[in-house]
Amino acid sequence: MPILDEKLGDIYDEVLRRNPGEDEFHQAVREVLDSLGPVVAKHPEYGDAAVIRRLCEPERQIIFRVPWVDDAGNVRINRGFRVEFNSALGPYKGGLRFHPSVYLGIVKFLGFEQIFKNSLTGMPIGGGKGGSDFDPKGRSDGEVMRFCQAFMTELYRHIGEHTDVPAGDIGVGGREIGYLFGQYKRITNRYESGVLTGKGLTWGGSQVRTEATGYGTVFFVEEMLKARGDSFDGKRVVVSGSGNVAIYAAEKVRQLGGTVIACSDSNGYVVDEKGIDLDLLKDIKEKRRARVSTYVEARTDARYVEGGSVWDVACDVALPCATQNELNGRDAATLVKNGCAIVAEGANMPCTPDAVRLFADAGVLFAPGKAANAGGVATSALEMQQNASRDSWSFDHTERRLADIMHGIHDRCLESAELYGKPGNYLAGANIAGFIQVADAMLALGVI
Ligand code: NDP
Ligand code: 2IT
Repeated sequence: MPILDEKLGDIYDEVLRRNPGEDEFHQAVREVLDSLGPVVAKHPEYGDAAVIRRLCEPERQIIFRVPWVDDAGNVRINRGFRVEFNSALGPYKGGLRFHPSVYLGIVKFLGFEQIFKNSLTGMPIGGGKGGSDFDPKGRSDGEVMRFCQAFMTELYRHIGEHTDVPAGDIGVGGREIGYLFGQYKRITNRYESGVLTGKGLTWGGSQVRTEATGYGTVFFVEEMLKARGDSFDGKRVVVSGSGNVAIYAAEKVRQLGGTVIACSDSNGYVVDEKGIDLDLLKDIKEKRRARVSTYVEARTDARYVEGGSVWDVACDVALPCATQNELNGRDAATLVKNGCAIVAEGANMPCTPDAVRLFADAGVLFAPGKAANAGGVATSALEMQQNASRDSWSFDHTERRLADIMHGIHDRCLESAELYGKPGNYLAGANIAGFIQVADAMLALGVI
């Protein structure tokens, strides 16, 4: 690991000491601190006001019991979380993740990342994240509904359109947001549309929110390519995961002339040299909620590989869109060897630190998640804007707004990287640009 400057090193040591066992949170903090050396050197005022120390401590952390009854009549207990990390720029904003691996360290890493991501969008949203160790896989619709109702029965008292606005993440999509919104409405007796984003189109949702994260990632990569006089035309692309982000990243790649030849889930990956059939993939994942392995039942010339790494498939552009630390040093070495030129994180922190270092050493362009996947939360902010004005915009208008936002983030990353002596380094640029805007707001608001 690179050596941190003395003051940043002290802050990192304090984070390790105060948050034992939260490896993902440590990793997310470390990645930001690694970029901030030139910023604190130029701006001693941030140190004087302990801005970074304050940023590393969530404003509020809520942990609660979620009791519910399964279809067989058994009482089940899960743990719910909402970490309200920073509200200097606006109400806490960030998704809810339902996955068995969820614990405080994962919610804090996601909430911490969200602060800088939301800042980069240029929209008035603070950072937060939540979720539960509930596993929706294999659960009936009724079980998912009862779980969501139980989860919201505690969460409702902590959220609100001006306070904290949750949305989806892994395991939380349109179905779950519906059940959560229904229960919020029932308890509060208020049709407060702006309290959740990712809603259905007939009850306050925004066009393009479903597509936004994946589309946004690809808009970002399009700008990276353009900056080098290149385009998606004819590019071989590998996407990991086969959920919300992966599916719509693949859709936009295809629209822009590239071919997505592989995608995955936590059991294995599928390779289709003719290009992944997106209607089939949507049917498998969105309608049937089935495994990616079933893809080859309908497309017999595709192949399914159980286990293994999707990053073994040679590509020009790699889009990790599944989960944290899914692309390690070995995978990075394989991608480099196979001539991959661009890696952009559709997921949050999918590349391990050694993978990121390998990309830098090999000259592979790397876009960090807090920049490349910011289109989802940015479109959530557009949804809030529509809800506040009781308006609803067309698909085309909303998509143009999303594309403009992603182009803006791309340019801001490059400008900040240049200004702080790291030309072309999207990782440093994203961390610095995201940080400065929040830090300045925190200075303005005083010690709170
Ligand atoms: P989904 O639940 O729709 O899909 C997740 C996909 O990732 C599934 O294919 C899932 O496979 C796979 N996956 C999840 N956990 C693991 C794991 N431990 N190992 C291997 N594969 C795994 O989630 P999203 O598409 O919404 O989220 C994907 C990533 O994008 C996450 O990192 C999320 O934080 C990030 N993100 C999401 C945004 C959004 O708007 N939804 C916005 C910005 C970032 P399986 O079915 O086998 O579990
Ligand atoms: O990680 C993320 O940015 C999200 N899961 C989306 C958050 C949001 O509020 O739309």
